[in-house]
Amino acid sequence: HRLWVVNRLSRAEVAERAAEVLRGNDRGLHTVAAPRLYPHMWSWDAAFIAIGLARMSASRALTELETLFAAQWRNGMVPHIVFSANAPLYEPGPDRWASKETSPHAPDHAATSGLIQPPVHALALRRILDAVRNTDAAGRRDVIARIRILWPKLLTWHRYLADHRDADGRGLLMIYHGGESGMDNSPRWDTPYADVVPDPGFRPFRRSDLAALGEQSQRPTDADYVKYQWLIEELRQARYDDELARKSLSFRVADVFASAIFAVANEDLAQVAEELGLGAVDELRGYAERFRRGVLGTTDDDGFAADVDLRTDTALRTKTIAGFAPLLSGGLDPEHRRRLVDLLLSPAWCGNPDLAYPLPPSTSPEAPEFDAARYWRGPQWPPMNLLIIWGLERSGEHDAAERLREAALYQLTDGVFAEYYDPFTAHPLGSRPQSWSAAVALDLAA
Ligand code: 2M8
Repeated sequence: HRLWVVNRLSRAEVAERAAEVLRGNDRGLHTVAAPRLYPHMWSWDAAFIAIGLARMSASRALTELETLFAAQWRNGMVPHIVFSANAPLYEPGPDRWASKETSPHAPDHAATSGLIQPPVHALALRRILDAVRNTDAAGRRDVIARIRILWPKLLTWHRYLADHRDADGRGLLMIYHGGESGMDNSPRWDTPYADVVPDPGFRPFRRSDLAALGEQSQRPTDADYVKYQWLIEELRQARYDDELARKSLSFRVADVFASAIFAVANEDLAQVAEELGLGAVDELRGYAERFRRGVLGTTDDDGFAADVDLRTDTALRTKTIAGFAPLLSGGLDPEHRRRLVDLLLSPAWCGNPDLAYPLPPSTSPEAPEFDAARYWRGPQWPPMNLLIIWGLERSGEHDAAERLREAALYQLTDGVFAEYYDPFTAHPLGSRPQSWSAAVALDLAA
């Protein structure tokens, strides 16, 4: 594989350039996920962006979460896109979702999607609280007062997830669309998507992503896109009603990676609550335990976790990065944790001899579904690197964490802040500059 050759930035330069990117993508009260391809606010992007911003200004970082949660639905759901007015075309836009017209829960004052994304927000909130310790007393008082106001909204979000996305209490979050995992076209979802068949009369709308990016080989295929659009139609027909959705949709899957994130998020939200004396600590720790168990219940002999197709009740054992969920949730016994870390560092993953950097590709290069360039089917993604690094640290695997941390920062010293990277050539792929990649750089460089 021919390596993409670039001039490298120093650690200080990469942080400075990343800060510039976030300033450039800042629209005052929110940061666009990317200026051309994603000209709105995305839920889990906003959380990663806040994690990066916390290294610059705890107050501005908190604004990011405040803006997102201002668009929270009345039932606690946090939508995966909050649309801004006067932005370039993005499809599916507000008219396709018609959330206000369709659901009594949708807010009147904001145009939003009707899907969710993984709940990284409490991780960001905790990091903002950590960051504010270093600011002056007045700044600290202001941020803490605002966290007290925001915190109940995160609690409601977590209650929504626990009650409506895990109605039978198995400790796994149900998703209604591949996009809800944030890993839209990951081979994780190939089997369940085979059963998603649009009605014969369904007329797909034009994609906006290809014009914005111009690189078809790096995006999902048209055949996939029609299914994504059709599922939105199904969800709209179910009026975004969770009870109806979980009985009727043609895609219903337990997302093990989002469930692991939720386990950590509950711990972090509990910790913020404990520190500020806000209550619900036992409830949140109870959710953390429930979802930790849910994740561990899907693991194989290597401690590698699986999603579950809830329509057929079968485990989905494709080799994707999501299998490392137990590093995040914690709770593996030492023997299985050792095996899982060995697997992560093995040639099937970070130890693959053809990799430019020893970082986890979104799909194992040994899997038949692997595609080095196409979106979530192989490339390395900076925010996923960050989550896996944190998972290793939380699991006490400090050496492995340090190796990945160095590699993850080095990858970003190309100064491009691409959405994702070709694991073999280190070529920047997808949109650029992508806000969350810059945010990850800021966090890693700190
Ligand atoms: C990607 O998803 C959007 C749809 O939500 C798209 O492809 O148009 C995913 O990578 C998702 O995880 C991410 O949040 C979003 C914005 O960066 O882009």
